[in-house]
Amino acid sequence: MLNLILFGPPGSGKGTQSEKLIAKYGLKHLSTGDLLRSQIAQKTPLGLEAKSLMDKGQLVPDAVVIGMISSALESNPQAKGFLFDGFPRTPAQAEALDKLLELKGTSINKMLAMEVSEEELVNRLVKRGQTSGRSDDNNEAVIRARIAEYHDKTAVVADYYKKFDKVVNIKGEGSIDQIFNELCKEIELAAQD
Ligand code: B4P
Repeated sequence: MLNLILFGPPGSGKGTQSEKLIAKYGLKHLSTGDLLRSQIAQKTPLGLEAKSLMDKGQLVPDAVVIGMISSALESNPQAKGFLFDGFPRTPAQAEALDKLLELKGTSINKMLAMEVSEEELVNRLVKRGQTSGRSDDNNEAVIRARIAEYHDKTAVVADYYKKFDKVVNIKGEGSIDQIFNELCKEIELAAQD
């Protein structure tokens, strides 16, 4: 199995690159942001709780996202591998993911960490906010709060995987195709390990 984490701050290109990567490698895409937005669209109690936090730029509680990932893993027993996008976002989520994968007899092969400057992140998200209808994108203060939340709680997740020598940094600025090619090179190396 090939299991990858696409990592980076909000707006670094995780969702954008995920779409291209799953098409090329046939991996199952698990995006906690997409799973949460689907709960919001269905107006479930979980969705309502998540929306109030996401609209402030805050992370949703670990137990909620870990539960979602656990059921997604269970409901995809035939997957040849998973691409985790926007998950794990805290060390507790990373530890939970390791345990869930261990139960399936597998593990993370690589974390691909995309690096983008803060001003570029803000520009991209403000621009997306003009068309996406995403309430967390249409206010610059919320965008900056999401980036701060990333530095406070999420950036350390890379240290967790560095201990196991699983992190590769990728420059996340440039054309979408250029970045995609860099990611593919690293994935092909990971698949040979
Ligand atoms: P996510 O849905 O994960 O969204 P994101 O991190 O904000 O954006 P992403 O990184 O996927 O966007 P992309 O760069 O593709 O999270 C939303 C919220 O959900 C979080 O704030 C949190 O509240 C909650 N949440 C999700 N997962 C959670 C978890 N595990 N734990 C707790 N809470 C969780 O795209 C950005 C824009 O840039 C696009 O418009 C794109 O077109 C553009 N772009 C991409 N690549 C570009 C390039 N190379 N050049 C120019 N523009 C580019």
